[in-house]
Amino acid sequence: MPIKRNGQFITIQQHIVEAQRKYRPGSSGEFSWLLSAITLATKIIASHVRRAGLVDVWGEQGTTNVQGETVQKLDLLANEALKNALGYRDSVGIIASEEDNEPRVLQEVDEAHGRYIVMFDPLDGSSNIDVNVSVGTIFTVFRNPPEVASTEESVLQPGAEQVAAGYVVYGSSAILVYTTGHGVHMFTLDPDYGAYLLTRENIRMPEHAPHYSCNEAYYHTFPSAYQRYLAWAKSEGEFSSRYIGSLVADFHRILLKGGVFLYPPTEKQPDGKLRLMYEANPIAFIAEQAGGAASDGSRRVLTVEPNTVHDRTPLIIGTQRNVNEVLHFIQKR
Ligand code: AHM
Ligand code: MG
Repeated sequence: MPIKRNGQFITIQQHIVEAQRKYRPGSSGEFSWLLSAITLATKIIASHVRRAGLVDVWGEQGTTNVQGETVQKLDLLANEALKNALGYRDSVGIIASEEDNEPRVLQEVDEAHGRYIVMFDPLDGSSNIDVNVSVGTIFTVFRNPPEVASTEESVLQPGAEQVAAGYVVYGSSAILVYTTGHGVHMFTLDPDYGAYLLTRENIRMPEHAPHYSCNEAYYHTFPSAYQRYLAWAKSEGEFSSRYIGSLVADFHRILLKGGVFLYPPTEKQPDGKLRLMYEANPIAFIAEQAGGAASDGSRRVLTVEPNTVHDRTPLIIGTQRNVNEVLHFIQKR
């Protein structure tokens, strides 16, 4: 149920403005205006997702993206919705998307313009669209450093520099989760009001839960430490597994119920499959803000220095105890 203050629902815009007053008094409001572009785009995406099957958004576009993956029609609609909405915000200097080869400069950075970089995976888990399974949008915001030699240098920042991150999971409801480094907050889209209403504030992950989430079909190609972890978890007798195949949906479950999500290196994807900058980093920021942890197997995800905007990373993310259980096997080797 939506949370009320003084008898009123709290929309995401109100929540962001309240947080700015509290943590950054005197701020210009451009940051909340920027986030409102993202929420607007995700409402458009949610409405496309809801109507999938009624209008022509199912299926493949007939092209592949920079990572060689088949582009779905909804991937493109989602990408356009975000780019259009962000294109109208003076505060956005650079955008980068999973679907685009290169980051795009929208405007040069100065005192009044272009002070932020926004990166996103417009539609995560898109192989699940045609079968009515949850998909999501992931986004992250960095400061756009002035006086930097190249766009690449501006964009390639470690996740610890994020100023905001979030995702929307398009499931039985559309749910938005975000952090600006002051806790993790969750909003549910009320389709009648057309507004995201606060439904949980300051989410903390459970201490531990006997759940793991990974694509075990690749088990035989995982490094042996991950195999030993999985063998141990099974031998414990208590663990259950859940794997949706949409990172956002798998992570959302762990945020609320606990457990660990693993996408180890595999034979086919020796560096892991998930993208560091717009998949792993944003959810790692959220996990840490909710009391959890995220590792690439040897480092805290948020400290990894990216080499390209589309870098991939192995990912172990969940409650601190669950993540440590996996790392225990990796470190023991
Ligand atoms: P996408 O961004 O192209 O949709 O790919 C990322 C998705 C994640 O949502 C999910 O965790 C993973 O790919 C599933 O991969 P697999 O099918 O190999 O299990
Ligand atoms: Mg993705």
